[in-house]
Amino acid sequence: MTYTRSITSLNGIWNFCFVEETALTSTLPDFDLISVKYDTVEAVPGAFDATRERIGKRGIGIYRRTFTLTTSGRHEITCGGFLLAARIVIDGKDVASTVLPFTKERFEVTLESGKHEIIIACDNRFDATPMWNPNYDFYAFGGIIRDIEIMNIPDGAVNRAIVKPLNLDGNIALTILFDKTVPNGNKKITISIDEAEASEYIVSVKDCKATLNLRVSNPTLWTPETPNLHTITVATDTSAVTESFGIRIVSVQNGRICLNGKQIKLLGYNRHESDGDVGPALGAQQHIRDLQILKEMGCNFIRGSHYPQHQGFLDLCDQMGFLVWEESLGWNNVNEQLSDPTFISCQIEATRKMVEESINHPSVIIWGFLNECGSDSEPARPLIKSLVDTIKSIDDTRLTTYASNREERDICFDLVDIISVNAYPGWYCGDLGGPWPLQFVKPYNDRLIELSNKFADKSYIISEMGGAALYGCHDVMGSQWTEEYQADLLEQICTYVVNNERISGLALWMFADTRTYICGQNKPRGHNNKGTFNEYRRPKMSYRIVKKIFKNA
Ligand code: ADA
Repeated sequence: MTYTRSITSLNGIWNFCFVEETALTSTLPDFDLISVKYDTVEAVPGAFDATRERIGKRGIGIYRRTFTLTTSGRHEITCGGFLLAARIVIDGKDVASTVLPFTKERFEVTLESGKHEIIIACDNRFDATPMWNPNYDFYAFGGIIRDIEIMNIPDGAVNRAIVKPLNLDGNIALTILFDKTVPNGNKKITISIDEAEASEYIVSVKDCKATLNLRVSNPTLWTPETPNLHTITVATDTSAVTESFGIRIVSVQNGRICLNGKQIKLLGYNRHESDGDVGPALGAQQHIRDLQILKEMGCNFIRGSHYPQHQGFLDLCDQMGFLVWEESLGWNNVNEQLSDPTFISCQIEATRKMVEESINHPSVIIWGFLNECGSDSEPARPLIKSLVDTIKSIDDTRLTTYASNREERDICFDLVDIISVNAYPGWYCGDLGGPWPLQFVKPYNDRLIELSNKFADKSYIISEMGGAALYGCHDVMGSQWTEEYQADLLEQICTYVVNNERISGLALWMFADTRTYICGQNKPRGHNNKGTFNEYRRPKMSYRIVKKIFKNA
């Protein structure tokens, strides 16, 4: 979205100071930020523990810089994501904080025009947020990992123009969100679609919100093959917002996912926002690189594992025609966390913010949450229900799901639209000294199909399946951990999926190797090595195999 406001980017080089956990006795909110010494610099966006000086360290990273405003009054600081928790101080005063990793945050501050000092302290200790625990299978980096900016908020401003396509003929439902200074009652606005001449409307505002139905005069559908986008600009007398949107309808018919009324097979990968050099702070070029590779392989689907995605990445998915499953942060959370009130409220808030931020992206067709949670036990049910309710109260046009690894024991499948299963036949199952595990792929998948058929009206997705290969590791016998073994395994999985009518989608685990916790028998090099590419996007043997199958599907 773009605004006609005065916007100052805070990206760039910041002064930096790091206090390692061994020297820390306080939590982030209690930490004395005044007496620290800024003896080095860091890039924003960036992960402070992906750079040489602090690689692998835990503690509080403190960023400081100045900025100059040309406007006085209320302003909004927006940042696409902090890790793991952050506290913001402006001109010596605490103004905001967050414990929601990877979440786009918007903080309101009141400031005079002129020069100001901003300090942002990011804590990457595992207990900095109730949303994390140390056994998550992806590395917990720290820092201001996505773009940050500050913009003024004029009184009477319009904040969002949210578009829901009602049908394929160009009818849309528009929800306009206004600033809190806009009172209930009638308000004059102008609307322009696709840069046509703006028309005046009087809308009825209630609680800073107004809704109206409109028609796009020259509608072109959004599909992965033709990712046509439209724009809408809503203006008040003090500001305007422009948002892009796509006309496309997602549904489930006869247990199959449909896009614009036609069955579609989702074929692609799980992708971590992760790179061998910059950790989780990918820039536009790295996002484009990944999408170009996926496109070239015939993929149309990305599961954004396991947290809210970079908004710039979703913009690219809109433009390049990818279908996306976006999910809020979670990984194998079990009973103790699932019934903890703080964890629950963080989950709900993070999921709500994700949906609100990403709601206009046509690429996003599935909302997910709580990857592999304890969905075979009672405490999961109320939380899953609350997350579905939270999502549906904002957006009832997309499908909901969570990736389950509980198979027949799962007791929550009835609560969501899609049955999604993470399973590892040919990798985790089978005794490595026993029979060749590849032979399990078919019977295991046959069993999962039977399970999915118990929910015949719901669609079924394999949300994870795959196995590891150490880049450059080869063996004439194709033993486990070699590129040969991974290629054979992915060939079996992909062939099964493209030939099976019941399966609506496959997200292979995974696109590229990703740094994870350092110790663990199953994680050589401190990486999850199940990528078809290594962390620098060098292809393994499975690249050609998967590409061939997906391209011909
Ligand atoms: C799980 C999990 C992934 C990853 C994978 C693996 O299914 O959802 O994040 O950890 O296992 O590689 O073991």
